[in-house]
Amino acid sequence: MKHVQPARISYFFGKGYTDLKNTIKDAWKLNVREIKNQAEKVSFEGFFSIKGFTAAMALLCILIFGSLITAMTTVFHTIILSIFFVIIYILFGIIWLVDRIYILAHRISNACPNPDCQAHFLIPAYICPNCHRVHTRLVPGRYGILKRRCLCGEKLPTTFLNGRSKLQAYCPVCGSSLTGDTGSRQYAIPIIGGPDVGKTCLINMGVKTLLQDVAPQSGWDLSFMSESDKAEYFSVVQGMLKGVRPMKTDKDALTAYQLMLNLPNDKIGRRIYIYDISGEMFSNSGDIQRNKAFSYADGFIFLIDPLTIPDFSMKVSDKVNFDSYGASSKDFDDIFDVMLNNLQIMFNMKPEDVMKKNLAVVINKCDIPTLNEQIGPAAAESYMAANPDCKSEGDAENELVRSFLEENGEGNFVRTAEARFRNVRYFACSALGHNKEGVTFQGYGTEAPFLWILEEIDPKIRATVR
Ligand SMILES: Nc1nc2c(ncn2[C@@H]2O[C@H](COP(=O)(O)OP(=O)(O)OP(=O)(O)O)[C@@H](O)[C@H]2O)c(=O)[nH]1
Ligand SMILES: [Mg+2]
Ligand SMILES: [Zn+2]
Ligand SMILES: [Zn+2]
Repeated sequence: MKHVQPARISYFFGKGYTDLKNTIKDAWKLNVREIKNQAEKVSFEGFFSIKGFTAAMALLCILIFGSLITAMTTVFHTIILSIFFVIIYILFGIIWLVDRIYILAHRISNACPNPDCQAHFLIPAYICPNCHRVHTRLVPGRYGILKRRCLCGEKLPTTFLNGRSKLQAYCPVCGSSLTGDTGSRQYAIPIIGGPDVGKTCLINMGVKTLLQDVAPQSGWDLSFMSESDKAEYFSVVQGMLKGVRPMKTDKDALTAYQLMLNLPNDKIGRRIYIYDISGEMFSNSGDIQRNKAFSYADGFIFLIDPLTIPDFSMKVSDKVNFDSYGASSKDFDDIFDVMLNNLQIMFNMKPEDVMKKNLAVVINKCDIPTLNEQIGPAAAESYMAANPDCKSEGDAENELVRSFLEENGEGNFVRTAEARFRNVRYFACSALGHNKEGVTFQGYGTEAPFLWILEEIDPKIRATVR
């Protein structure tokens, strides 16, 4: 049978019917037996004897009235039980619907943290806390309405309203374990960019600022969901504090930091996955298709190494030692094209269709000479002073970076990005702050693109950010 669960089928979906069938069968059996008894008496005593005639009359009575009464009780019994079953079914339907409405209203979903799987699903597989049997479809159904009884006897809740999210959960596709509250929203943010543009630096510095500054200021409860992520993050950040750059990301590694965010104004949690993909993966277009998270991503961060902008790199070629900035070797336009083509295939879209996703375009390494004056915080302040309409430093930065790209021969990129994505915003940051080995790396602007993507998709996050 399809989706057999290690649980006992509820009375109203299984045994209830058998019981009804048996009761009816027994009543008719009794009726038939009585008729047979009387018939035997008639043939034994003879129809014309007193006893035989009485038996024949009794037979006639049973045949007419007995059968009538049995038929009536059968109908009555069936109607009463059917009404009862219908009520139970309606109740089951309502509870199933309430659970689905709760999931939809709170936009709850889950994604597999295993980078080789990245499956996206509403309800994970849950295990029985007592016997560890796997329940792949722990929803209201024939095994139970609000609760089901596992084969071991343990009662398991079947909805998010009565505690399903508290059970240990697994990915229904690959079996990887899921940590954190599975009754939460799921946000996926992949960071895209060529080799050495600074993705790993940006993610670690961005997460550091989110954890250390944004979370306490905004009343957020933000933490790593997995111990291994936490250990990886601490080792990278400790290194950066000592002026040690992070290791290059392995070509085949698809890693994700998983963070759990609880807001002060909402009981529904947010699971945030930030994907770090090696820049080399974009050199072979097919590899990108492995990133299922692209298809359900809530926004992309496209990171640019300014030294890969030909016009800009020419302007600073006599002032800058490219190697000391870990200059990327790949043209950022090519990487962007690979990303667009893959998204197009994933969403089955035409080249002119608009992607319903937000895109943060981020210029990194703003510690490179001349950049700070053009697109850094000081430039943003001057822009605001000169343009009173501009309301925030972020808006100023957005305008400055956009113009910078256009002025440096990347107008085509700007137009394509704005034509293909729902919303594009431009950012400038420095993930390391400088290029001196052994001196504490202190970035700036690294959290802004993450915050923008989260705020764009979640008004409750926007309402809390300070
Ligand atoms: N000066 C300066 N250098 C940076 C900055 N961010 C990154 N870098 C340099 O760029 C190098 C690559 O950074 P990573 O974060 O490893 O780059 P990545 O994009 O993760 O690269 P892959 O993992 O190979 O795809 C670093 O080792 C630094 O040398 C920055 O803000 N300023
Ligand atoms: Mg990396
Ligand atoms: Zn069990
Ligand atoms: Zn999985």
